[in-house]
Amino acid sequence: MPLTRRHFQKLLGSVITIPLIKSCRASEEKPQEDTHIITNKNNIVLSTWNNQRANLTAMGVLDTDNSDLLTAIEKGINTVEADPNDMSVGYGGRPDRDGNVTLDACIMDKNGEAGSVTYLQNYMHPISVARKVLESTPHVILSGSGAAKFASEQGYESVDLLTDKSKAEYAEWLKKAEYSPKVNIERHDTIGMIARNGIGEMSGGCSTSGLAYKMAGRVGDSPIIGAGLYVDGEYGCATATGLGELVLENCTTFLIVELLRHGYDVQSACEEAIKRIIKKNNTKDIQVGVIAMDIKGNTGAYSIQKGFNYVKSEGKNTTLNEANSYYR
Ligand code: SD4
Repeated sequence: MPLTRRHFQKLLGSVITIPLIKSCRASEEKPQEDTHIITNKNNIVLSTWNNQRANLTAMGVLDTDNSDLLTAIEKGINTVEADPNDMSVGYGGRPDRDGNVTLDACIMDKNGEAGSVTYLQNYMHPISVARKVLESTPHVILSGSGAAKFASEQGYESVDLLTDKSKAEYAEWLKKAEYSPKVNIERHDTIGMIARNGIGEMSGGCSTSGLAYKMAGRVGDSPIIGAGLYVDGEYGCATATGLGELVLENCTTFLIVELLRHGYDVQSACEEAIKRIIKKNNTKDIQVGVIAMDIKGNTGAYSIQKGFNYVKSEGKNTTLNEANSYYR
């Protein structure tokens, strides 16, 4: 029988018994906090970039069963992974400089448990494999050939992710083979999705083929918990897109949610996290965008440069919005 996360934690039970009891006591002593009052009873889904189909798919799942947040996230993101015209995610994603498409994805549930795959090759749905890591293994991240072996064992079919279009673009790129990621030039379309149901439970996911023509072996922010995605079921959730190196170095989504914990409103938390990146780095030509939601369903978005848009679905409405940006 495979060792699942639950079994693994059971094995560790004796080690964690004391801290668990302590933290229960601590939380019993805390007064009921304002953050737990749920006033907005709508399902809400937010996605980076113009991923309306993904949002509508996720909302459809929640309309049928609003407790099934992970399926909403997975099925929503699957639509983008299978789309050959989205050249930053899954099938049709641009390859690395050696011509290989390498995928990163992660998913987090309402309890903050996570599953992730990095540097996965030849599987169309890394978000689904990440969910399997969460639900069927004792681990959080599987990488490279190990992730691929696991995907195969789980019954996923191995496919060629290159399309005629991505092959032709790569052949063109090879003529100069210059690597200089620039703002919005490669039409960043990584999908980060966060969802909240009408009783205030939240989950999120993120999936990408990463930066076009990156070095072989490069892993970005998207599969890293606290960088490309973070969910804290008590306070809120956030996801990021753009130049992953800066998101990684600044723990951007963890920071946003931590700021919520410290009383920031959700828009201010997004702005503060982006400003931290700007303070430490030369960001004149670099894009990072974030979206976030607090437990009450308030949402925020912010980016370094103009041009970062996101889709928000709430109840029956779905809108494409442009985030405010630091540079205007
Ligand atoms: C990465 N953050 O791998 C991703 C790229 C991205 O839209 O967001 N593209 O660095």
